[in-house]
Amino acid sequence: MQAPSREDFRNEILKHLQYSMAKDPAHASIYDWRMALSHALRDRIVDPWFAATRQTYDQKRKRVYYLSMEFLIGRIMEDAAINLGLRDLCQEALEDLGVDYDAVVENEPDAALGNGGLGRLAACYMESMATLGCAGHGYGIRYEHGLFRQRFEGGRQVETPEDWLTQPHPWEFVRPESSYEIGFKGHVEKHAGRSVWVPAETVIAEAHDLPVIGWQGRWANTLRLWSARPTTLFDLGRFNHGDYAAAAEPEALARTLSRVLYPDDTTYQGKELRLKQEYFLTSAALQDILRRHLDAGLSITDLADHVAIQMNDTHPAIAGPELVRLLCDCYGLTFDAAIEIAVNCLGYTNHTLLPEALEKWASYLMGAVLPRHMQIIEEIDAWHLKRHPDRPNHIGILKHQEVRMGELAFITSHKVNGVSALHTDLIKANLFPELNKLHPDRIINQTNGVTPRRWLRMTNPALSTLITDTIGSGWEADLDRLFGLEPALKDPVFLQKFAAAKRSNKVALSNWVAQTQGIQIDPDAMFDVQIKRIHEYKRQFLNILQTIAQWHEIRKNPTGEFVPRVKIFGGKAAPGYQTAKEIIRLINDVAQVVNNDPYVDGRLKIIYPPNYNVSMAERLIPAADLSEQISTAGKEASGTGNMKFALNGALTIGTLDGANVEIREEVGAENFFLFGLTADEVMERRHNPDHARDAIMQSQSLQDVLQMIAEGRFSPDEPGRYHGLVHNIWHSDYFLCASDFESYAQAQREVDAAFTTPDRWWHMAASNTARMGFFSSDRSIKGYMADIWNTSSAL
Ligand code: 26W
Repeated sequence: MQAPSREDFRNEILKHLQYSMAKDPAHASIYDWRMALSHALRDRIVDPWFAATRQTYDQKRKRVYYLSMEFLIGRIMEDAAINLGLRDLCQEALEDLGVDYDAVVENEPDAALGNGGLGRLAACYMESMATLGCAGHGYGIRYEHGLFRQRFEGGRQVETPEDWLTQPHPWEFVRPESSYEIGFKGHVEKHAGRSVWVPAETVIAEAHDLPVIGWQGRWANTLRLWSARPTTLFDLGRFNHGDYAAAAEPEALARTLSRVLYPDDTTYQGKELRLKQEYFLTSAALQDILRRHLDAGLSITDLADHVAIQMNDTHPAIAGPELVRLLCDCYGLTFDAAIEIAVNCLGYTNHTLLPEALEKWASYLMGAVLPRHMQIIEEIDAWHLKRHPDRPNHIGILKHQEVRMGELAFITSHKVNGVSALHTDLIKANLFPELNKLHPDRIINQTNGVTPRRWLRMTNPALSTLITDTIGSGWEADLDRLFGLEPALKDPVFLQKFAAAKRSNKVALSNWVAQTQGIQIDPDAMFDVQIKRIHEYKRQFLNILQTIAQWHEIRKNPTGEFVPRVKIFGGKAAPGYQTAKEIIRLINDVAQVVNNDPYVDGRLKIIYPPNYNVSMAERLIPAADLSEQISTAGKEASGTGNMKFALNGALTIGTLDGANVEIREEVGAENFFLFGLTADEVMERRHNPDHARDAIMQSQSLQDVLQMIAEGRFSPDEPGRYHGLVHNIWHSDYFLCASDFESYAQAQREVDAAFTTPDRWWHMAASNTARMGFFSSDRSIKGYMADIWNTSSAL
């Protein structure tokens, strides 16, 4: 579609203000303008969306279905504007109307339907599928409340509910005609040899569609989110008897299913509601998939030729048994035919090796909530054992009265993939060694990626403009073109411009920090950023220990030369994760002391803005000089924040973990600050029961730091506040903060040295940007299309 003129577009916005919002410009709020602009943009998505849908039907294209309990989308409007090529026009048209574009963008709440990496990856993948013309559908849950909001009270995390849907959502289309019944509990009957599940409870899953527009509006896909509603709306009899609460009960019960996102990432709890949510998503998706397949006049036995279903971690892993149930119980296929189709359709992406994050459901719970599926799971396990008679029994799906969802997902998929090279090796070696022996071609790698449209073009206009001025446009959808910057790396003028772009982003961030946190930071200081969920394995604790050590150095040598640093933290802790919450409080307590210490004199500042989310990441990443990727080696499956930072010209200080390994290979070891034990060394080191004590005894600096914390230097009103954390590092230190402390401190000194040599620093930073093309999610999705989904682009 042709871009409209400035005047036409202004009129389209005005038309929506009047006829969609029924508002007069004189009385319109920023919210009204946002809705008007969103509708004007939305109108321009509908045609490509229809065209893509039609083409998929006409060509009987294979469809890819991405099932995920999380889609961490963030804001939608500006992303749509960028992909439609209308971002500048939006700004100009609003300017003509006397409205501030930035304020309108800021007015949009984040769609926070995810916890962290896994959910944000799903959002990047949806965007890349649309950009690549891969006929894809996302399936998720339309949570009324996304990830909780975080506040700090006295440095402590306090959670409040998130309520993005209290305002109308301009990007969704309700599809009441696409509704399905979802059953729970009950019993199984046999009718003429066929099993029939008779659920005791049912709810309705109702579809809400979000268009996902690709780069330059050439293709659009659908993200279909399900919300739950009761089969019977309301008990009128009870209402008439004056029992109002009971009358509304069925409605309340059903709605619980799509009420809130579980805020746990990396710890799994065997909660019935969670299992029901997982089944709710999966069953609605599969019924929809089969309905679409049959509506197109295709045969049920050909399903795997036309359908690929990707399970984002094990959360939708009930898909195997559910598909077998639908094929056998509803369409009359034999079990053997059904399981073969299921395996050919399904793929499973693993996102974590942490034992506490691997889903296992008590067999009695699975049997109670999904009685028919429990039978099928046993049948699948028996079928697998029969096919592999030498299979050791302990590697099956059922163990210790539990259903192991990883094994279930593995056995019901034709491909299982890890999300970075190292992670995939560890899946083979440690997570599924025996299954890997039985199925040597099943486990493959697809290293994660991020969409350059959002994470460079949209969030970093300064750098994007410089890139386009240097190598021309086109890199947005072909990120390897960034290699074209290579000659410019030798050009001091280019490097100066690169530094200027970074500085302008740092000035913008400094202003925001001043406004929102009331703290002045110096844009010429090094901005050192760690943003991600708070978790022991990600080692924010190591970062703050080293920060305290730095402060101690400044105090010991008050007139010394120190490279000024601003330490920036962002992230939420799972509400029940006490140690993570203590780490948050420690960071805030240390910030209080350091930021108010006159001796420090601006050489060290600690900033921890509350409620880290996608929008905050979009502010912080373009302004970062240093990216902290310091997890205990072997624990971070991939990381994707690490990619966003490096792409935006931040240097990484990191361990050989997850995708850091590949980032370092791409950008060059000389442009990466490496430290710490390797994954093998970590395992080896844990054999020494005194590893923590030994490491602490070898570091005077660490001893001093731990002593200060233990004495209550950062919690004078309650000196014993951090005795738990201090005790833990002396006596257990599972994540090896002590063992890596000195190596990390040394790497930080190397960072300082590089930062004081601007020529060197900006050459390193720009080399990162130039060599990060590999980490586009377009490359990842092409890999999935070729190696797992067996499909091609429609463009
Ligand atoms: C059931 C509880 C639960 C919920 C979410 C357990 C585990 C999860 C996710 C698997 C955690 C997650 O987000 N993993 C992250 O996935 C990213 C995308 O692949 C990776 O980049 C991160 O390294 C990984 O931690």
